[in-house]
Amino acid sequence: MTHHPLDLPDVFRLASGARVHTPQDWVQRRGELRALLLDLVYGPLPPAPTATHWDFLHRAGTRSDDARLHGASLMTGRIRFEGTDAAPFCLQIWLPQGAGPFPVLLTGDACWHYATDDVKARVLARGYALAMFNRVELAADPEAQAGWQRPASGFASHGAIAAWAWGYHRCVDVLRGMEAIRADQIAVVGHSRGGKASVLAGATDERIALTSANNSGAAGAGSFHHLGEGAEGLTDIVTAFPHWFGPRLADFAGQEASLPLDLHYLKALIAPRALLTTEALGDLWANPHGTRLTYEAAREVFAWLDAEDRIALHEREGGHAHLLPDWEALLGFADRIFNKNSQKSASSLHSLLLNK
Ligand code: GTR
Repeated sequence: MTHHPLDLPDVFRLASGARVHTPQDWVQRRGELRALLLDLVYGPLPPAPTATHWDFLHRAGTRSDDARLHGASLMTGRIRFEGTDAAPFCLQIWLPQGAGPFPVLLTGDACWHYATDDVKARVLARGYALAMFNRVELAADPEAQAGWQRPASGFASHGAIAAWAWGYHRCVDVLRGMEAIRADQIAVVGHSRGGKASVLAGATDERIALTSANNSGAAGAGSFHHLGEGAEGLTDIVTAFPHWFGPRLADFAGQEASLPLDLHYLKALIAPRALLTTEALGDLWANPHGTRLTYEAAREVFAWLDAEDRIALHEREGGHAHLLPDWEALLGFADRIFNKNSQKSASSLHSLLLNK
């Protein structure tokens, strides 16, 4: 089965029917893409707080007999807010030896075990900090079950993916204020449902210089309109995980063809900042076929913004997992983006568009 990216909804077509021609048109189209995705798929992001605070709690060295993590340190702190009743949550930051400031990989997947000591050691050895929070502190993620109801607390009125993306944003609030961290070199990453959250976070926050997701599939880097063999579709996901989404996605169950967007819209919002998705060709449920199509369609936007070298797709053999080679691919991409384009990476979408 082959599909040309042009089978996908036209990312360059404004709601008015006109085509995007100028940078100003694209600024308008970006607003439309964001509104469509939040309205129809994820539901709104929780409102930003008026202030975000980091309460430092502890700094620990690593065991001197652990050669791999030698010289690294682990900071623990709590993030709390003003202007919202959102509950505080913890952020842990592994820092490499030395003074920094360091680029940082931020993940919300502390509820999982993919950032093993091997992964941490590799990230730190490459000169990156690793920041981790536990996204399920922001929105619970119980096992899917028939008749499941959203809990009546926390971000219960928001979809979980939007709440998790909000968590990434709050970590960015505090990372940007840290002397040990390069505020202009913040990368986000997550796996699977955590990757759906990291892509949404990157798509909705220009402070994030590099967005990445691993095996994120449906509602992440995949496609709703083009499913490869064995791939998870819109009806599957919204039936099994209604709490991940806003209230409107379920209207498209069984009516997929009428959904007026696909996930290249999400990817396009990241341009001209950097985007890498890492995929597993044996992870059919995460739809590597559709992922490639939305990658190709999004690449047209990156090319139009003179940033074709800032989008990449990494495919490996094997199945669903966030493995050391996936992290290695991210580190290689980040090295290229942060070193080669250090001047460009500091520029916002708007200044880049204005210079065009
Ligand atoms: C699956 C779900 C996928 C993916 C995965 C995971 O059950 O259908 O969309 O999110 O869970 O998060 O590992």
